[in-house]
Amino acid sequence: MSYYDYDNDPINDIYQSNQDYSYKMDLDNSLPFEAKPRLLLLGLRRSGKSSIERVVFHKMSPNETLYLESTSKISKNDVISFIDFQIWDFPGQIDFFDSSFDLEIILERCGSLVFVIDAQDDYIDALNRIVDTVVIASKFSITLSYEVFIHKVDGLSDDLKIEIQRDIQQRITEELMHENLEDIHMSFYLTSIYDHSIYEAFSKVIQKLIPQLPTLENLLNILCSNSNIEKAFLFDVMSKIYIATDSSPVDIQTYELCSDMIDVVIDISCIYGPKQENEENGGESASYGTDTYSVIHLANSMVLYLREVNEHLALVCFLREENFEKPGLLDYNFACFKKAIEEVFEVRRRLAQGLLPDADDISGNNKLNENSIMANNIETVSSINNSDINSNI
Ligand SMILES: Nc1nc2c(ncn2[C@@H]2O[C@H](COP(=O)(O)OP(=O)(O)OP(=O)(O)O)[C@@H](O)[C@H]2O)c(=O)[nH]1
Ligand SMILES: [Mg+2]
Repeated sequence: MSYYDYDNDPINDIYQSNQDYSYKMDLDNSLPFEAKPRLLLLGLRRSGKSSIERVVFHKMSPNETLYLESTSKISKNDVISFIDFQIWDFPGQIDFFDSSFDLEIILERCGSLVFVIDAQDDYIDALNRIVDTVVIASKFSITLSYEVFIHKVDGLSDDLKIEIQRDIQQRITEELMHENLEDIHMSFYLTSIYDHSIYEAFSKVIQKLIPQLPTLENLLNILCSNSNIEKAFLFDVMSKIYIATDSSPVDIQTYELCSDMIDVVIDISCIYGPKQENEENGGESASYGTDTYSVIHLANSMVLYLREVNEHLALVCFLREENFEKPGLLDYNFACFKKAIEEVFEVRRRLAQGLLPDADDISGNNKLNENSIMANNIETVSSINNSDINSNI
């Protein structure tokens, strides 16, 4: 595995590595800082890049972003979760094509270019910059995904949002055709830090960087169909980004409910959870830990079910009350699901340590057959449990 030579990078002096590593959790398991996939946040000044990074990954409240200073150096932020990656927040005034930038090095390990456009401002200059950047970047990398956040849409009416998105999409597509780049696929999202849209958009961007996504979706589909779950999300708890969901369509209200449940569970367990008697957190309660589990019955006969999968991930399910009458089935299937996810992590850990597996192993798919056998009724669960007990005897 070759690593990016950070110390010898000619533009090292304009990098500003974010020293607040509050988001770091599992260092032993992580990739070296220089080797992680990158996501670049690009866009004109004041378009909202730093605000997005702060709100999603540092829990800054949206109102506080009003006091953010303009970024003067590239800020590199390390995110450690189910996948490790870096977010590079570029200053708006920086010229990406300046000869002092070694684009080959910057783009070498880059997974996504995220362009942030201020939808409340005149965006023609921003579109020109995007097209110029894509023209250059496409020469260096063919695997990059190009994402456009049409940002700050909180102040706009629904009709105007759609109109702006259509206009931006059309202008960019025409310009790319003009440059003979019609094969480049760009995804467009309407975003705001004042609602869930930024988390939803980031979820979709991050999902493209996860090679195990089909495996995770597959597991969630099996879990949903065997346990009569309407919708299931696998959330990264710290950022509330969902890294996978089952293949039924995402209804934004269900997503918001499931995402809000994470906040509720963390807030309640901060107040009432068991105290951790160590110096690190001054005896504060562990807000999210092993075996975190919560069920919320809603007034409309629906149930929200949250379970901790590991230190980074939580499963949040949305199901009908009548399908929750036998929670043992869900508990059993969750145990199978959790074991299967551990197998996916095992593959990732081996990759991080440079113990490269077979090509088939990378998705973790061929390890999961055993653990993804879930039960579809409670009788099967008890017969499996009985046979386990018999075989143990
Ligand atoms: N209404 C609204 N304002 C936002 C949103 N996101 C960011 N802002 C505001 O936009 C302003 C600029 O945000 P920054 O995050 O500093 O912008 P930037 O792109 O990092 O700017 P540079 O560092 O100068 O390149 C701040 O006052 C934010 O509060 C949003 O979703 N809606
Ligand atoms: Mg900034």
